[in-house]
Amino acid sequence: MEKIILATRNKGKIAEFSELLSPYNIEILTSYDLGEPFDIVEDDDTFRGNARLKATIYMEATNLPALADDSGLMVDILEGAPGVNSARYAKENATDEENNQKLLENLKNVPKEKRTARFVSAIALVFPNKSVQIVEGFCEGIILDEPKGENGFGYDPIFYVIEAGKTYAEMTPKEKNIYSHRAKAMQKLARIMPSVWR
Ligand code: ITT
Repeated sequence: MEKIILATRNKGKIAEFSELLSPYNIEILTSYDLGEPFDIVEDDDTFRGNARLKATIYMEATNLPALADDSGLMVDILEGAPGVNSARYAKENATDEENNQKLLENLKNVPKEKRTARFVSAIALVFPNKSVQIVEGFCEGIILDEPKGENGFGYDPIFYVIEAGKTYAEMTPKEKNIYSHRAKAMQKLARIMPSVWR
């Protein structure tokens, strides 16, 4: 069975990838199987660049194919912020709640029709022979003016998916894995990697 290492410390992402990869014959290791976490400085200004950086570091540490996701929320009226800084929008090591509060404050009094946003996920799969695949997935939505729903992580309670008529946090994990930016990126990866994802 193929083994891969998931290059993330984010438990929400690990849960989603476990489900997204479940149809495939792949054994998944995560950073929590490796002992000490790496201190990775995600200093690229693109999602693709940061995903590649994370996957490459994990591949080199394990000599296994490594899969990384770099993702974030781009709000139109904030010119794409929080973007690649989504994890640290309120401050370094911010909680999800602090990031959500900061975003809601920055959108105070902005009417619904101007609260359009999209989630972006760049997934990089880097192999020990240095071959690299990078794909992106998107999900369009609106930032609500208060949280709704209990599931998921990050900005899920304030991100309303137009196509689904509910927030990410109101979706079951299975539903989120139909609509989400991460699921869309994984579908693309699955299409271009038939020999691995079987
Ligand atoms: P790793 O780098 O270890 O994967 P991270 O949380 O730092 O974990 P990112 O650098 O990609 O990951 O930051 C993405 C942030 O964007 C994440 O912390 C959330 O705040 C937000 N985000 C990404 N995907 C999300 C999702 O599906 N739902 C809600 N928020 C999400």
